[in-house]
Amino acid sequence: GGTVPRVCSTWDFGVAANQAAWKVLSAGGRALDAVEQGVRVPEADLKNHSVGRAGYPDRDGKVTLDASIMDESGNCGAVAAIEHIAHPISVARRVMERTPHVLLVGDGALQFAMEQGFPREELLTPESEAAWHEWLKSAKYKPVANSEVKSYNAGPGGTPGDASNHDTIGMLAIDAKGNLSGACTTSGMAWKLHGRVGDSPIIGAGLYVDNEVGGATSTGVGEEVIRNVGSFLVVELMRQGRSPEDACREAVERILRRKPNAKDLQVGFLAMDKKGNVGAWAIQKGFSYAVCDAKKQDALIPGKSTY
Ligand code: SD4
Repeated sequence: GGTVPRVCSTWDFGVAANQAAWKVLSAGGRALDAVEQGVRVPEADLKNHSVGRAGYPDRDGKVTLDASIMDESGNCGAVAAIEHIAHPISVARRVMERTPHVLLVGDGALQFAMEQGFPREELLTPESEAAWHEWLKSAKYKPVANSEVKSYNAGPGGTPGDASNHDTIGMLAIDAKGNLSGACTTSGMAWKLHGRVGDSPIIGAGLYVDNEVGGATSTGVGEEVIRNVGSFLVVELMRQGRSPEDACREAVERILRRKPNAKDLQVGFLAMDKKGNVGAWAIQKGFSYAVCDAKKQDALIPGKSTY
């Protein structure tokens, strides 16, 4: 049942991210601070090739990051295709709090980040660069988003169901006051076209929070999530009385109705309602999510799936 405070996030790396968020929540802190602190963990993690530092680059060898954040009052901020900044989630928060805008992209986002004092750094690690060179050998020079599942952000030899293949982190938290916030951050699809933006920085697609209803976030092939305004859809379904899991399942099925032959595509949704109930659903097996509250700090739950 619902427990407050509580935090949940996507994939197995969500366990460590949740623990950072839990430090904030268990001290009586705000959900917004919790989700920012939480997703900064995988952003900084050099072993992780799908978020922040050490993310796999695009087709041209450039690491470009997407992130968004949303608070309990409906305030939101995002950056898309930002380079050289390890913590795009914190830049997204600055966009929300210190500008009249919602979304900054590319060079403008980098310029803003540097004005705000964020360090400019090289995000491409030797390991990620080597993986890119490996990909270049057989590169078909087309984005992988609509391609077969094996190439789905997995890097050389990886598959989306592979537990070692981390992905976008989406995190939702409810604090002791019952306020909800969410954050989402990613390096996007590996080997994407330069300039490609996924669902993660698009409010309503990769992330949506309505403090009266609940929040939702997504992972997987962002193009499909954008087409269906996925996270907004999940929240609207919860508003109509669906449970978090049921709402996520319906949003997945909405994608599959448009793409009945999309069994090879992965999209997963994670949702939390106003009471702290958590649910998730994915197209493919292999999706997992982590939940953390006063009772359990390290729960990793296999996501249910249509296939
Ligand atoms: C995106 N949903 O950019 C995000 C992350 C991703 O494989 O691609 N993960 O589409």
